[in-house]
Amino acid sequence: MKTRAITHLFLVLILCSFLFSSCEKEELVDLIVNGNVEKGITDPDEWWSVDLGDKYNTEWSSTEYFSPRRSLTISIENADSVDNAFWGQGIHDNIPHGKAVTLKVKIKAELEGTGVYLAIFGNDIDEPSANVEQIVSTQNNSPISGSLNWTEYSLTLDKVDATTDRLVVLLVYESNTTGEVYFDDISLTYIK
Ligand SMILES: [Ca+2]
Repeated sequence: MKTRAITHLFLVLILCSFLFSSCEKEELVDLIVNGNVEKGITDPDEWWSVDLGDKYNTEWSSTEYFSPRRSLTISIENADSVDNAFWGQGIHDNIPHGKAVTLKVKIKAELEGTGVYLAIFGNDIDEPSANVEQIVSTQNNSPISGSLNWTEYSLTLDKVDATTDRLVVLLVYESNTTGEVYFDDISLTYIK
């Protein structure tokens, strides 16, 4: 009888610890919309490209992709010494103040020269005229160039300021670079 009571107690303890650990489980939240860039009609939903000098090919590719059918691409044949080009997405809702946010991107590339970089901006207001309050990027400390076959790169902003009202992720093709790059399965996550 005593053995049975101990067995029951043991089972209850296991159940309690299981329930407790379930409650404690950290939830990873992704702030990016259309991160696999599959959704859209003529352009990928939520993503925009900027090519100020109209020098680059910035396209919603259906020839190369990591997840089912689409990726974001940028290419140029002759390196430009002045302008860059980039894909980006702004996050307006549920900004995780005080939390670390991590950008992850899968990259396929045949690049020569300076290459591409990832960046996260924090803006003080959710307007085009917003000041950039926070910036992190891989630009100077972790160059991304050469031949890559869907390699994952990541970048973390350690703490989103209490005053940050919008986050922007940028996938930038730098000046003084030639060749093509494809971006897919993009996420910006934080632990809830
Ligand atoms: Ca995709």
